[in-house]
Amino acid sequence: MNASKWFLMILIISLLKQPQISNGAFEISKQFLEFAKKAEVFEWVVGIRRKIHQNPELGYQEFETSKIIREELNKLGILYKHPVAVTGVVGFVGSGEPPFVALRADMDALSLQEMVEWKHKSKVPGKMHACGHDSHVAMLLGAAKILKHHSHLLKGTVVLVFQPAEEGGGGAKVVIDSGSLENVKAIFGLHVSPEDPLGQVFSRSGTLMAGSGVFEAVIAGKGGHAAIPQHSIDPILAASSVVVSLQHLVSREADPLDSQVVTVAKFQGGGAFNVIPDSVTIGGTFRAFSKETFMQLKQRIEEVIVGQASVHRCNATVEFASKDKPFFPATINDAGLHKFFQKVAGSVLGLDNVKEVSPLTAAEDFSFYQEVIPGYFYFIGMKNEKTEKPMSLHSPFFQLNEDVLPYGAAMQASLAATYLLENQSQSQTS
Ligand SMILES: *[C@@H]1O[C@H](CO)[C@@H](O)[C@H](O)[C@H]1NC(C)=O
Ligand SMILES: CC(=O)N[C@H]1CO[C@H](CO)[C@@H](O)[C@@H]1O
Ligand SMILES: [Zn+2]
Ligand SMILES: [Zn+2]
Repeated sequence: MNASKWFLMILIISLLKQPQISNGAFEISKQFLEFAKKAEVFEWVVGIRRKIHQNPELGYQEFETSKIIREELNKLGILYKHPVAVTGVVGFVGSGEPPFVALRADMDALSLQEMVEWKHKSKVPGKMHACGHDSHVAMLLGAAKILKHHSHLLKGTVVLVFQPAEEGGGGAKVVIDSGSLENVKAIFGLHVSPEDPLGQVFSRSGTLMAGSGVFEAVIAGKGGHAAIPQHSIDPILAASSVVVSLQHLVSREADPLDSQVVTVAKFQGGGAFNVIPDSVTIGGTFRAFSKETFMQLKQRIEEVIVGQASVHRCNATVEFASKDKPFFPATINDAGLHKFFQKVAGSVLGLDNVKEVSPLTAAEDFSFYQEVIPGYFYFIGMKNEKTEKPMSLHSPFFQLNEDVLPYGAAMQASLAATYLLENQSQSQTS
């Protein structure tokens, strides 16, 4: 044989060897979404979502939601750990062997009265799934069903993380501290996005969302008759001055190219027109994209509150995150996983439907996972072309477009299955 024949032989052999791997990836990208869109699978996922929507539960109280999850996992024949972080459930699909890759869904609702009139409206006054976490749970159960149905493709184990208390409670941190995610090599999470088109996904490499903290301060003066202010020490004026001065932290001290937020969202004091109160309580949130900026901001918030209060002869005490309201770190996507995500999402949804976004000042407790495991978080569009202006997350008028459910389920399942396929082939060849 001459050189060109040898070359041809080698080419043919290498082409014959390849399909082993790409066949699996091809099956995943083509079949998972189709499977999720099948009428019986779609109706099942929608049914779960509606059931959870009708009975919203706040952070660490997701007992019924947890029960629904375990019942469905039982029916699917998927083993799980429970309880994890009070109400959480951690399921396992696949070989039971390494590598392990995790998918996460948050479970909690918000303290909000649903204002949408529809058949499956929240039955609990003052509580509502207005952040779409009911759909995240349903999508993860959908992913579980897809993965179980295609378990012959799983070259390792997918860890299904149903996590309580995302809305301020930091449930992710408690899940990590439980040790349930040891040996997990990567974790993926998603959030529905009302303003982005259905069938598209949105994310970026590196910093995606801000670190977030809360503060609360009591500004104490001396109450008295409102007509004789010289006998009182007025905490209303002191607190007002504090609020104004806090705004100077971002406008005058921050690097304009290093985005930060300080918002005073709570101001409570006084109850009568003619009484100066003893004290005023203020509180709010602050955001930054790096740990250093965040800690600097925290220190200055305290100094400004105490200093400005004393200008007005008041005393102030400032409290930051507590055990049940921890600081959230910034959400930082792993650069390697970003490339991986673009490839998988591109093959499931089409390359045109995978978009880059700018960083957001919202926060996510998914960041706790990313501090210890390479992690990737993305948004999934669900804009309903029929409704005129989509209502934002946390609005009492928020409405989920249920057509997003198969996309979320298929995307999560595809990411996990492809990840196992690639890591397996890497460990075999190395
Ligand atoms: C502030 O604290 C000091 C020291 O404890 C105390 O003497 C003073 O009365 C306090 N002032 C107010 C307005 O509470
Ligand atoms: C440990 C290891 O091999 N990790 C790899 C698993 O696959 C992803 C996606 O291809 C890589 O980014 C990881 O480096
Ligand atoms: Zn939310
Ligand atoms: Zn949310």
